Amino acid sequence: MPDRIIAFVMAGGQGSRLQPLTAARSKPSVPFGSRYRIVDFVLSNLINSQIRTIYLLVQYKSQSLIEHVRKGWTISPLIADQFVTVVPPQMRLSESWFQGTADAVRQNINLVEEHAPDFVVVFGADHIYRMDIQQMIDAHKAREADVSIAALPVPIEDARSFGVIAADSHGRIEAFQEKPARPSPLPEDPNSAYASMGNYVFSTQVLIDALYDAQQAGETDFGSHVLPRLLESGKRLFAYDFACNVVPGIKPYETRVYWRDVGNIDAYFNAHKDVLGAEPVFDAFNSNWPIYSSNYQGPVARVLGGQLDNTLLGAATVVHGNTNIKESIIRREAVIEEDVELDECIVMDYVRVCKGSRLKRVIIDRHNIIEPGSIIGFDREADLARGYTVSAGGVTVIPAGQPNVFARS
Ligand code: ADQ
Ligand code: ADP
Repeated sequence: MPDRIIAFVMAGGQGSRLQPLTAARSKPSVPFGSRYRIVDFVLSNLINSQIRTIYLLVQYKSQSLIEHVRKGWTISPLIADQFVTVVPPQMRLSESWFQGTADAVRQNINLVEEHAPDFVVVFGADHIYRMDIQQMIDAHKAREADVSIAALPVPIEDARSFGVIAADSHGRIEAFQEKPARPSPLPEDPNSAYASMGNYVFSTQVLIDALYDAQQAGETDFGSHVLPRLLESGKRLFAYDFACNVVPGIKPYETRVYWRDVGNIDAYFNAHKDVLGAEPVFDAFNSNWPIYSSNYQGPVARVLGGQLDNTLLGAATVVHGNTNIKESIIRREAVIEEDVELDECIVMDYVRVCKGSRLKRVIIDRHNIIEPGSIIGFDREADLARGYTVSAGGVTVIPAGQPNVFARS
């Protein structure tokens, strides 16, 4: 008999460092790349790993995510236990909505009891990566672990925003600190720390007991509370080394161990560089490990002229003549009018960039019209004065307009 596995995908985070892209939607539903949303990566990893009983726990500003799941994530109308379903806070066990990641799972522990799985997979929804989660479950079983935590080295200067692990040579975790002020380096590399990816495999009874204990202690978060407490009580916690994970179909030119936290505007913008080029560091095309998304049914893009270098175009987008577009990602149903120059821009769906505009290092969120002759991304103060956001790295972000502001005729 194959293992019975259910997954909770934690999709309720506020994403405050990604403002204004998260003004009206949660971080997992922020668009990414030519046609995806951030949540598509974890969901594709689960589906491709044959884990198909998936509960998406949502909270803040969830309508956009709900719509995306409705449009794209029907796995099977025929097979009852294969689904992605959205679980909002329902105040089943208390008067409050989810107080943290562990509390979100605890409030839905009835779903674990109903399915009685062998293992419960709890994954974040905020990262760009490919991972065969079945390999992590195999390692969990081989080590007779209670909990496995996916982990990889990160630069020590970034480690304060992660859970930091100390493990022995067999991967057994000896210490875990959530977002430590002074992260301990890896013994073999003082410039790196071993970071939790926020992705966990639990043996079912361990999870049920731990969440009961957390509730008794008034604790709500996996990283801050549940994992340190399990460790203290002598449970078998193991780091699953992401470097061991081998996904089929990875091209020779790709970074084999690719994982990006796109939690702020600069990280988000820079990760888009990784999907560009003749030999992208992260190639969206892999027929052995597809990244799925919503089933948009429009026609392909139309290019009427102009110069396009190293650029991705979404469906039903139109690029007019005499344009000059470099290193940009233009999503679906956009119109780039004549005499427009775009350099390192991310243009989301339903955007019209009118004649004569010049934009450099600009992210235009959905539903916008860029007025004729606009110059954006060249003068920080001018961009701020217009109400745009400018990141520390100098990326200008134009917030989403009202839906239907731009109806293409
Ligand atoms: P963070 O990402 O900072 O650290 P958190 O903000 O709790 O932790 O988010 C984890 C995931 O849960 C995200 O996908 C988020 O969207 C979701 N989430 C947050 N609050 C939620 C709620 N109330 N209901 C439902 N979903 C919620 C975590 C770990 C670290 C690890 C990093 C890796 O705690 O140890 O290093 O992830 O990025
Ligand atoms: P987005 O792509 O911006 O996430 P969608 O077009 O997928 O948004 O919208 C999905 C849902 O999200 C909408 O039906 C609406 O309920 C909600 N939504 C999106 N933008 C806004 C907004 N600016 N104000 C309020 N709700 C919004």
